[in-house]
Amino acid sequence: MAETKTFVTEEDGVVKVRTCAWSPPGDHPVGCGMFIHVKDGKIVKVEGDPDHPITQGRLCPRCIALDEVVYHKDRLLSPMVRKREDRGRDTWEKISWDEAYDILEEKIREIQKEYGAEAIFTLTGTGRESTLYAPVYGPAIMDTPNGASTYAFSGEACYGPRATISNYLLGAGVPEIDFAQFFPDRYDNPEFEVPKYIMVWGKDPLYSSPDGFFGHSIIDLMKRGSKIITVDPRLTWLGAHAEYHLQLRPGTDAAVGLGFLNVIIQEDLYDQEFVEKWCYGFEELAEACKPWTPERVKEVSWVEPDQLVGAARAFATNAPSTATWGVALDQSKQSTQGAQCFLAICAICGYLDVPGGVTITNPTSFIGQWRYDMGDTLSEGMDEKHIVDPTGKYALFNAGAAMGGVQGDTLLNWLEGMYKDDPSYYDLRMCWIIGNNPLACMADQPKRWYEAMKDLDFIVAQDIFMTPTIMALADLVLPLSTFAEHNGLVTPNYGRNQHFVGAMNTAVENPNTKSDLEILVDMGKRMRPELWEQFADVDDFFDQKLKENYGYGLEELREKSVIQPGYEYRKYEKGGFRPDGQPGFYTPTGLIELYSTVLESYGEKPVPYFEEPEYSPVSQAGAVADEYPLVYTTGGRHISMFHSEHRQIPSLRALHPDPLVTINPATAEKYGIQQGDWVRVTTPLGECTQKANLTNEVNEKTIHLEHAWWFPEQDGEAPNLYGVFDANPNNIMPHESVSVTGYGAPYKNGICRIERVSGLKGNGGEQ
Ligand SMILES: Nc1nc2c(c(=O)[nH]1)N[C@H]1C(S)=C(S)[C@@H](COP(=O)(O)OP(=O)(O)OC[C@H]3O[C@@H](n4cnc5c(=O)[nH]c(N)nc54)[C@H](O)[C@@H]3O)O[C@H]1N2
Ligand SMILES: Nc1nc2c(c(=O)[nH]1)N[C@H]1C(S)=C(S)[C@@H](COP(=O)(O)OP(=O)(O)OC[C@H]3O[C@@H](n4cnc5c(=O)[nH]c(N)nc54)[C@H](O)[C@@H]3O)O[C@H]1N2
Ligand code: SF4
Ligand SMILES: [Mo]
Repeated sequence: MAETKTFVTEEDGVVKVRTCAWSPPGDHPVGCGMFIHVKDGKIVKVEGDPDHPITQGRLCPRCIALDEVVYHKDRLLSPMVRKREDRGRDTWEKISWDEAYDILEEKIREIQKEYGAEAIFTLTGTGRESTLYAPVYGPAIMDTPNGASTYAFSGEACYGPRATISNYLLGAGVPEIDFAQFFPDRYDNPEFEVPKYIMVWGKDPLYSSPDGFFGHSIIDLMKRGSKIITVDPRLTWLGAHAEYHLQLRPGTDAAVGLGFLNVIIQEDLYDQEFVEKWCYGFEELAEACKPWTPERVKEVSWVEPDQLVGAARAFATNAPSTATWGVALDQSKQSTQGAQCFLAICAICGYLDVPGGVTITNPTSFIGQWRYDMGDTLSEGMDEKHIVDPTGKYALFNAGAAMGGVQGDTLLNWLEGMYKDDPSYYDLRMCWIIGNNPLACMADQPKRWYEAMKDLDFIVAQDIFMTPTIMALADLVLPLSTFAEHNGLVTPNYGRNQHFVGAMNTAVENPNTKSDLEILVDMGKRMRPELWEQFADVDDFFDQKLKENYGYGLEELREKSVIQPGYEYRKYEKGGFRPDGQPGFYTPTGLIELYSTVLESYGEKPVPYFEEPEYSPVSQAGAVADEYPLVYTTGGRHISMFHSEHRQIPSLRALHPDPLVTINPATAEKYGIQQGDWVRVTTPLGECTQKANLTNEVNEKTIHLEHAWWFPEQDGEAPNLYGVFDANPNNIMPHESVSVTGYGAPYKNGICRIERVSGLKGNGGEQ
């Protein structure tokens, strides 16, 4: 019925389908608007949608290369199976979907019967479309308590820490810059104000557009007068355009945060009325900050006092200003303390929930709601079998704070048999991988994860390409459709700060592939029809849930493409945050908790403090620090790749052919390293090799490594596995160097040494 739909138009034999992007191929729920041009059933061009209220026509190279992904020769286009003893060998056999579903159903039932459903766990990845639905696979298909949002991720080092601290300190979803994103008329909306300063802390949004924030919005605001403060060990593009650049030693965010707060408090620059009325524990916070003079901050973090003091004064005295925090705040053992400082700065300056400040909302995710609508889908007694550390560690994480799941470090310990003698222990037997490539990307100490997962009886995964993890470990693989090939929804910030719902519309058919949600509904009907028969198909599922939660259906959304909910400022004055409708915040004290009663009740200090990372020049002072004289950070995003994806896409790989280690030219000279040399980076825990990129972006004491590299052009079979362990910086970082809450791990800080080598192992280079 193309001609009856406004989102499908045709001109000169080319059909243009209006849609909002998500995944696969991978991305966060940004939902950028685009027109997919289709000729004779094939994508011929992708073009930005100028009428999309947020993205207004702009697209990154990854979306522009969509046709190269969809029609790539290595796309998985059929379910495939291989013998368990053939793991690591390319002996895949193509089978039909029915056969694949039969195998999967049989395996799940066999394991449920023989060992109990708890012997099955799922692994999921970052915010792909699957992330919305993956939490349901475990409990509502397989009746296992080890299946809701479990990551092979030390310290759940992405989003979980920030979401959790937002829950506990603010009683709200995740904060974001006010870029007029809730209003259809955007920057022209009379209620909106342009922020005077934007503080960008541990985030590089122009390249990452994370979670629902569109990076170019910062450029929009800069054009309208906003000035920039960056807190980053690298001089990013934004840093180079900033008034203040706080170039910190990786992993010292809490020290910088305490110093920043101290300037604001000592100089009385905070919003006293807001603090008195709406904040709890200001005196204790002030006391904790007092020792953090600019000189002490410099000693610990290397940040220049004039930059710290200047930035704190500028931020606090220019209302409204705003701030955004990135994954760097999750990727240190001190994620909680860094995040506490960040939220306290926004709060005491009076910038939360005001025009041009920081937006916060109640979580509104319909899918989240839907999980509760379904009721508790686990059978009786199953909850108690949820894997937790038997020594009682990570109680806050295990309370299911924001994300749920099995704590990642606990899971590896469990798989490795560390808790074998505890009465709560049982063997895990099966894993379902949904949107995750842990050996390349998420897992700390990936070789340990590889060895630990090898013992499982059965592993199934769904993806659009073969990955090192699937080649190494899976027995069954299900081919996914891309977002150009299925209907779906985009919900920014996974519902925690949702400024629109966007429609994802099928542009081309690929009948032998399925979306995550199709697989979920199909398998749900097979395994637990009592929960799933209520949905005729995927479209019916979306339609029912949209109507229940937002009052409009799928067709209306598809016609409009994007629906924004509007925004009410200062909801705390009007009861907008609390279920009882009273003014204030949904926290134990009803106020913003600068002193966190929740952290205190879980054995963490209630106010922020600084502690050295486990591997730092200070904590390892002496022989170890002498042997590893440099500090590293990792994982700054680049625009042509999303984590471990896109390495096989010709135009994108051409933009970024090799894994690059960024080194200051003076440091490189000291070690006899030249631009383009291969460099081995070694820590007390392991090594990896990347190509030298010499620039002043980093100071002489710091290097930056890229993450998630594997080489689809190399031998995929074990032991090489597409070279997944060669350039991988996760080899060099510790396992279980996390906080008492169970959140935060040092993916972005450690100490190392560097040396020139002649090449990468898998390329035949001698090391
Ligand atoms: N193109 C692309 N986009 C992506 C992704 C991708 O792989 N590719 N990944 C997605 C995912 S899952 C996420 S979580 C987001 C992340 O998006 P961002 O939060 O923007 O994360 P990064 O790009 O890692 O940038 C973090 C910044 O922190 C800096 N940094 C490093 N160490 C420290 C430190 O110790 N303290 C501070 N303050 N800063 C530090 C880095 O130099 C970098 O500039 O991006 C998402 N978007
Ligand atoms: N050293 C270091 N390591 C890091 C980071 C860092 O900064 N430094 N960042 C970390 C962060 S923040 C994160 S979130 C993790 C990310 O880690 P992961 O989420 O594991 O990312 P990928 O390795 O890209 O794996 C995702 C897989 O899912 C597939 N996929 C894409 N879209 C979909 C979809 O819609 N459905 C399904 N089922 N599959 C899909 C992709 O093809 C890919 O194979 O990496 C972490 N690893
Ligand atoms: S952020 Fe870039 S790659 Fe991601 S959906 Fe938007 S345009 Fe596409
Ligand atoms: Mo992430």
